[in-house]
Amino acid sequence: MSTRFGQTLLLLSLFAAAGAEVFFQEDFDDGKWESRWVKSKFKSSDEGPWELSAGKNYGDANNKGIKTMTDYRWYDISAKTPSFNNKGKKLVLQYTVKHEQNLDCGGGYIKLAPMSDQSKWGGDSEYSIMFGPDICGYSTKKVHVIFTYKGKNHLIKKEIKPETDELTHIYTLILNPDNTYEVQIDLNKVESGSLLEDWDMLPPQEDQGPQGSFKPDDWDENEEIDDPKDKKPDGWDDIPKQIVDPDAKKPDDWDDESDGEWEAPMIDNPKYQGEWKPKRIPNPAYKGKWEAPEIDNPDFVDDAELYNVVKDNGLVGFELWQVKAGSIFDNILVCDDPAYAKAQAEKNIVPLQKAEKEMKQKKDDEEAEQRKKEDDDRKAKEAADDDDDDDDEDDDDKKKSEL
Ligand SMILES: [Ca+2]
Repeated sequence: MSTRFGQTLLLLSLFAAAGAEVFFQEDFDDGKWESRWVKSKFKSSDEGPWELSAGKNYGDANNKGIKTMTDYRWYDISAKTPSFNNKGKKLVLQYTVKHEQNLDCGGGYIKLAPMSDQSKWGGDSEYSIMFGPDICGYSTKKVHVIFTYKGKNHLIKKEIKPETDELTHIYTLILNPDNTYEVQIDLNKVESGSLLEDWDMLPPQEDQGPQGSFKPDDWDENEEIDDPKDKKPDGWDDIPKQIVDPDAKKPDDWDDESDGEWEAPMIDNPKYQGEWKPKRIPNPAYKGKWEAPEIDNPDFVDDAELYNVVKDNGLVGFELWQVKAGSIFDNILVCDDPAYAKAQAEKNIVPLQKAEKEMKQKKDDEEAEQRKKEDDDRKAKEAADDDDDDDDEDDDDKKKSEL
């Protein structure tokens, strides 16, 4: 009894030491997900149905997520979270998505949003973070990271490529109180950097202001000038470009009367030196190439708490348009500790990803084998038919010869 109590205490203290604050966690596996998630009527009859599913390939048939079921539908669904604010903390938003329909067009992102009427929640509803893959044809293949800052949506300026295969992938967004961020796919960093630089939430800190963009009249940008001391030598211009060829002789058979008066041809003058140009020397007044100086942008107001985009969270949700349905969402975690999120994923998701991949590989191999068998059978049949034709011909020949 005392040992058990001791173990419980130990576990509690370990959890306390880990210090993770979990704002929201959902694995859809307790049979009660529909009591927590509200399907919106935002797009009325164009809202598509969700179903619990482990998918075609899975690591555990009993570990399911929510799946979009009908093509060409909107999918708007949300669940309540306790109110939280990411001020002074890290924020981790993590979930899995499996596009096993070989998605050619459809959203696969998640949103954090303030509380609102869940029955009408959707694409027009306010949100603080939108994160995750969005795929449509060749033109749209990206991982969105959008923050709402002072009422406006700001997209990440970097291009992050999503996974496009049919397997489960873990998407993780980490926001840090030092205004940095990291995006991970399957726990590997795919992008990171500064919130100030990678979004346009704030105007540029420095700007080339109008008063700085005009070059002063006396700004000398010429690296070299003509040497004022260099003078054209006397007689330079008297040297002609061409002269009469001194070696030319009047041909013996030249007839002045019929051929006209003979003139020696002109040739290039070897003494001619071209147009005179003064020597070039370094310009003593050279000031360097003009660059408009960066000046402080008067519109720039720093915000040391750019990362604090979640002020009073109320909902986690999906708000998607899917041309081709079949995406499965699972393993949602919103917390303040990247190490905890990673540990949870390593424990609960990664082993299933491996098994799922193996299952798909096995099926793919079997299918390939089946196709090969069918192909071989077809070829064998064709060959046999050819033989039969040959036999028929042989028979015909035989009959003829017998006649
Ligand atoms: Ca699950």
